[in-house]
Amino acid sequence: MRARIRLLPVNPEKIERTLILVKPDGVRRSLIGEVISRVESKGYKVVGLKMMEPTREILAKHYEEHVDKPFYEPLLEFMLSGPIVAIIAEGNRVIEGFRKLAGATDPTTAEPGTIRGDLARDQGTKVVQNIVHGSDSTQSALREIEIFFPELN
Ligand code: DAT
Ligand code: MG
Repeated sequence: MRARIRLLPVNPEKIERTLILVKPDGVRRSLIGEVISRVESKGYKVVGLKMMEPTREILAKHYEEHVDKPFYEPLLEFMLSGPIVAIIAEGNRVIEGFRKLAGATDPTTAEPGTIRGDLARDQGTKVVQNIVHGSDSTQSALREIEIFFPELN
């Protein structure tokens, strides 16, 4: 009898890319590998990766939605406090998937099992330090990948 091979359906239209940043606290604490490992273990592909020290202009563009928030200036100062690692991860529903892996913004209440829940805590600073950034929508992902990887255009 001939074995029947069934391939799992793959829908190329659903493959997404997201921008992940390992923030300065993550780099300082040597958690780059831990973050990448969680992304890869979940099954997403790392298709872009670089360590960098972004300018204030780049960060202002990236965080423009927060310009009027009280934590905006501390946020920029924090993001300028050391190198970061910018990553493009790819896979079906990776935008939503990475947000789940990252956990809630506030590391105190982020679920254990998530990057923020396991690896970060309240440091008593004006801005929340939570190891990673992940794009929150298709539109943000496209916009943010262009900001951090302009050479891909
Ligand atoms: P997220 O990174 O979960 O998408 P966000 O986009 O609302 O969260 O905010 C960007 C970063 O700013 C966030 O990772 C940590 C910091 N932040 C957010 N809300 C804050 C608050 N109320 N007080 C202090 N820092 C905050
Ligand atoms: Mg955000």
